[in-house]
Amino acid sequence: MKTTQKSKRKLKLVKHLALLIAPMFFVACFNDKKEEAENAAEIPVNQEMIAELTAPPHVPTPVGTRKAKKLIVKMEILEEEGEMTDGVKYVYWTFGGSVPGSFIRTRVGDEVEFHLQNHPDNKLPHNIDLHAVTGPGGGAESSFVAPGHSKVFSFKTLNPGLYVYHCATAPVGMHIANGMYGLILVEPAGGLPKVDKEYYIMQGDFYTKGANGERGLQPFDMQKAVDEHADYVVFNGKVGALTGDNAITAKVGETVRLFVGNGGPNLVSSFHVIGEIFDKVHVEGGDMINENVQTTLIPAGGAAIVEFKVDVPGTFILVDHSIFRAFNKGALAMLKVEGEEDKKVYSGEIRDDIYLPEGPGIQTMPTTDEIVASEVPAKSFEEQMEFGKQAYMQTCFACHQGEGQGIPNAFPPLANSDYLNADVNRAIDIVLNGLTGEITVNGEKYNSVMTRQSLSSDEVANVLTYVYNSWGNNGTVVTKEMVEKVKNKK
Ligand code: HEC
Ligand SMILES: [Cu+2]
Repeated sequence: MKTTQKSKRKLKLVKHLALLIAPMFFVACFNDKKEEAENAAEIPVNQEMIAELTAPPHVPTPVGTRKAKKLIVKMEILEEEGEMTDGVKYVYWTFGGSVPGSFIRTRVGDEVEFHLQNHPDNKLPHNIDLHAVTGPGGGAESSFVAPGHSKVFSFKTLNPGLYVYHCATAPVGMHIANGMYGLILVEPAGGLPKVDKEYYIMQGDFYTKGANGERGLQPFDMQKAVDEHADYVVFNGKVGALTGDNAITAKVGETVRLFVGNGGPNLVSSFHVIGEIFDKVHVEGGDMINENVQTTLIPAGGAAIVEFKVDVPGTFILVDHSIFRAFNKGALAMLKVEGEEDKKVYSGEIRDDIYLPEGPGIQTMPTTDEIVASEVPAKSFEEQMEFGKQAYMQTCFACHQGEGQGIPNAFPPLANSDYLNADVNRAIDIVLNGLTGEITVNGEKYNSVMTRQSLSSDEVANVLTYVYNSWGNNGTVVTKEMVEKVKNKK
């Protein structure tokens, strides 16, 4: 702005000196233009465009030479069950239905209008903190959204680079641990140099109640997460997301660019491709380019762009070189390269069969229905306790925890809960219809959302009987009739 005024003043002066000074005027003009381009906040946008979003390992079309635009991003949050590894189920919380979330591709100067949509079937409120945003909370404060709602905010991309986004709703670590992270790329004006293949890979660590490989639906384990004892460390949300038939591919002679992120929540990644050397690494996703790199460090909540030309065919293994994570916890992916051998570059035998998992993995997350517990009515108090415990472990456990102890500042305790013990009809109503607003449990304030639980009257009776007869509560027995009475009052 200042420069423009200055040059206007200059313009007045030169009026009289016409020809002689004319070249100086042009120089001033040129400088003005350069100034404008360097200040990304001033880059004009005059067209609107719906952003292409892609699930990993794919990335949207490069920006190329397009001008800055108003870019509309519509991101839907989905909480859904998926498979961590063979026989192990996990309820993922996702941006766009995949872990990592949908890839967003922008250029510097874009005005991003972000629509964050929380699917009505979800249980929890969420938000988004994009590291590419200049503003409080990276957008988190403006995007906090309850199930069945959509929030809109907008931001201008000021700095080129590869950035992580993640959910920042309390307990933040839990939301990230359940898969709520992804990457947003801000390309410089004119775009990144052209390459032959581009892929999207993101590491994450997972914490499950059972040990690595223990079958069944595995809930999140808060204590292991706090202790940083990961059961799984994986690329793209599950063991084998990028191995065997799901491997990424290239042809001999092609240049491959990997957009690599690390969602954490806890572990940093020593990213390495066995049998390749990175020709170029955009260190930490920024402007600095390092060359001829073997292993690059990707911080939790950080990213890197790595590029290399593939010279010989074979299967190249991508790992976190903290190597037990690769071979024992899942942090292993494959790049399959086809083409002519080049004995000068590499003469030896190349095996591509030793790390194949049994059978092809599932690439997209299955959208299975809610778990419906048994509809058989309990015949005795013991049976009620048994069925109630099952329902508790399937439905309430993830939030209220194994011993009903809850999680400070997020989920109130059910163990020895004065709030619970004071009013059984209120407790029935909470399980049937959910609860929002401030409550006080054992002297601590909570102000969050519990969504309604889809359970039958029998199941509500059983689960509450179990809760009331555990962890020091008052021993109330809840019957199906009591539940129906509360239901019918509505
Ligand atoms: C997705 C997380 C979540 C799940 C699942 C969940 N709750 Fe809650 N629950 C909450 C939150 C959050 C609150 C507090 C809501 C508020 O602040 O208004 C709460 C409050 C309660 C309360 C009242 C406060 C207290 O501590 O006594 C009861 C009772 C309760 N839940 C029982 C259950 C039972 C039984 C189940 C399983 C059938 C269940 N909840 C499943 C999150 C959850
Ligand atoms: Cu979240």
